[in-house]
Amino acid sequence: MGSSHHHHHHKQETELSPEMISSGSWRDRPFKPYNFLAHGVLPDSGHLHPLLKVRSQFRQIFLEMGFTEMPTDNFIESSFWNFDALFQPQQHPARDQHDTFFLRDPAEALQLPMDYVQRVKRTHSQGGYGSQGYKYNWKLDEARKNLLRTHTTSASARALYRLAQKKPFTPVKYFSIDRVFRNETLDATHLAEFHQIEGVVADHGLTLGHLMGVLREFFTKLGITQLRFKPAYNPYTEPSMEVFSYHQGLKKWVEVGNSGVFRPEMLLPMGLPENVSVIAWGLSLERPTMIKYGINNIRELVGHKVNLQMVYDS
Ligand code: FB9
Repeated sequence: MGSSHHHHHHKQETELSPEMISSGSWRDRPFKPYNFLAHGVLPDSGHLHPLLKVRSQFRQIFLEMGFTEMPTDNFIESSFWNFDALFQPQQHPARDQHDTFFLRDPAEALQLPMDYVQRVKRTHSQGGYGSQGYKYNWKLDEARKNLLRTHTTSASARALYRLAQKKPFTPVKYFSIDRVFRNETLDATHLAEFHQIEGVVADHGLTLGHLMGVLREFFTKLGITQLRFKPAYNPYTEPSMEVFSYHQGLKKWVEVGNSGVFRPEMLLPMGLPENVSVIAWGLSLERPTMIKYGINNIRELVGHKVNLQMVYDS
């Protein structure tokens, strides 16, 4: 009946402490056996910013459509690649201080492909390739001015020029998603920078119909189906279309991007064959992200005032 002597039964130990080890008292203590089936404490982890999550979604959409990402790792660009190569005239309003950030140092781009520059100069000043040009005195100094790129279309120009150097021509599908900078008045939905998304398709005989088709496929993957196209103007595309979609949530037509067919005055000086056409479109990363996460003020999404709880919760 009962044991001869009574053990001092402590409750089972759950922690082995340093003093137990040094004193050796662990020897006569009952220890609770490990429960290897217990769930661990969920480790606190990092959280991706909504912009980066949406950027990955757009990148995935382009990749599954067979597009290749263009190099965009130069925020600083020459006016030549950002404007002149796109047949955007040197007196165009977008090229002056109140829309563009020019650099003081280094103020000038020295490495320009001069044979190509000559063809661009002639196309702006005298025309060519069937175009009458802009008939102004095109200046190399103006083209050399360094700036913060105002669109990723400068990366498209570089990629298309590089493509034109490879003979024979091969069709390509390129895309870019990266930061661009505009010196414009700031407000609730506009900062001096945003992320531009751009898609480019170069092939023989592409038409506006192909552009509408690729836009339909791209936006359908975003869940945007009702598209409407509205004639628009860009200096480097003709024809151009603004793209609208009826937003069920907002119950109104929302502009979801801009698009067009790059002009021959841009493509032919690069050395692309005459029967090659290039269609392209662009949109921003911030707009869809703000709509997706229900953020109304751009400062809640990016900048020094962002509440990190928003990142955690998103
Ligand atoms: O992103 C824009 N709107 C948008 C896009 C997606 C979206 O998805 C939601 C889930 C439903 C919602 C809205 N826009 C373009 C349209 C407007 O927001 C516009 O007011 C602001 N635009 C920016 C320019 O602002 C200075 C967005 C940005 C923009 C505009 C045009 C281009 C790129 C970005 C372009 C281009 C282009 C054209 C021809 C050839 C190559 C590139």
